Amino acid sequence: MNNALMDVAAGLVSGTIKVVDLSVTLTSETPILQLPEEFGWKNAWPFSKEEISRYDERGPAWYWNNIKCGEHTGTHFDAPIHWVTGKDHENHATDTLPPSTFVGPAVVIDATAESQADEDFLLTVEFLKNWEAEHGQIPKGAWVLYRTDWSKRTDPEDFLNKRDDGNHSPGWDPATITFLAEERDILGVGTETVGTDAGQAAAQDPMFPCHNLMHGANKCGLASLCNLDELPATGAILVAAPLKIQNGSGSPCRVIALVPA
Ligand code: 23J
Ligand code: MN
Repeated sequence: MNNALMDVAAGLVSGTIKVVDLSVTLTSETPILQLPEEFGWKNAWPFSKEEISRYDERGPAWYWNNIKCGEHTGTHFDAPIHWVTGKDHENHATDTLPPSTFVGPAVVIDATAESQADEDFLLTVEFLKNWEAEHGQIPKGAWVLYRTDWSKRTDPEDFLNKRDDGNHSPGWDPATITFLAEERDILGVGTETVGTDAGQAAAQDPMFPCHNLMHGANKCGLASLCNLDELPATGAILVAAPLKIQNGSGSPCRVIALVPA
């Protein structure tokens, strides 16, 4: 008998541990990433569903839908195989990643004020070190969640924040990703924005540094998270399990956190 796990079970029943949903609802309006048109890059399908039957002549006792979407839709998981830098790792796709990758301690880096002041804010190593001075070192195997309150932008236009020169939303200084992957050996990072990189990340060096460097280091990503304001800076456990798509690059996923009440 593992007492720590039995304590979790008791905490879930008594309410001293609550389960927080960090996932957005999938609808046809759920914002999806739009890559810069000038490059001619292909974009993903938005979410859609089509009713198969609903207790009717098409199926008298059952309701069900067909669904369709890109792998990177709504709250979703990025596997290392998603990026060219991660293509040669082993067990780097949704069906082959070790399931231990899907569970880890969550640390929440709050850069809400900075992202409000500057919508192109890039999180630096210095910012992380200041966070660590207050909250302790980011543990190995952690999910590092980047809180910006961006998910509170419920209007898709505000959320994507597209202007003539492309999208504007916060992201990462490349050195921060290298630090998290190499010095802290985390499982991955999670953001509230449509993807794990900044809106202007196509113009960063390397382009899309979070994707490039995280997946290059065989780490994962989570995007379009919400409710990060309900998590403590440390002390929560995150669960994010992608669909087991054969050789999948990612998948929509229901991300939940176990949080001390
Ligand atoms: C493809 C190309 C660039 C980006 C992305 C996908 C994502 O954000 C994603 O969902 O992985 S930035
Ligand atoms: Mn993605």
